[in-house]
Amino acid sequence: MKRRSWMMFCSCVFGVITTWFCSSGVRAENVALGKSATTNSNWDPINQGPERAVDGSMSTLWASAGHGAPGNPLWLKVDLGQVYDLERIVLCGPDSGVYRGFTVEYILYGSRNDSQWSELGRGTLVDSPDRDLRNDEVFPTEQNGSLRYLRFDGVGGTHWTHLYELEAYPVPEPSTFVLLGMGAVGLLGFAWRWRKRAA
Ligand SMILES: [Ca+2]
Repeated sequence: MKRRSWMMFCSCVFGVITTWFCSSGVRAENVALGKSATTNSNWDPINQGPERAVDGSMSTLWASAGHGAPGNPLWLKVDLGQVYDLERIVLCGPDSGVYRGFTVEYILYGSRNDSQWSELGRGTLVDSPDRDLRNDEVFPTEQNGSLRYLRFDGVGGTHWTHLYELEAYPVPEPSTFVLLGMGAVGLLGFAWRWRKRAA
């Protein structure tokens, strides 16, 4: 194979591999999945323990033993294991089919050290087949996004406080964008050589 063909071949392979690698890396992972979860209230620790809210399944849930209130929140806390720059947190409520329209009112807090907490957002999860009603997305502000601990406080509503899933997604690492740029350069190089050869 001629030198030019080799260069073309290598540019193509480099571009395809790095672009594939980057496209899979850009999709942020749920860093709450399988992490340590604790609570101050649990109706059924064996079947509905706090770990059920970070097991990746919408068929399982953490259920408290009552209704949360502003002065007596029933909370679920997740330790992500390290500090992450979070850009999005997803809270998943129920579609029970039995208690449709029932609600869980919540306040979501975040902390770097498990002692100083900042409010990240608040809202109401509705028992519904409508995903927009039963799921909430919270976007931490830049100064409140560097976090290790997340705490879901149930503070009201007509349901007992519970949560099917808590997901946390970090900002993609800068190195990911560097690799994406390298992949793009490789593909541009291939396109340029192919065009030059065809001319
Ligand atoms: Ca679950």
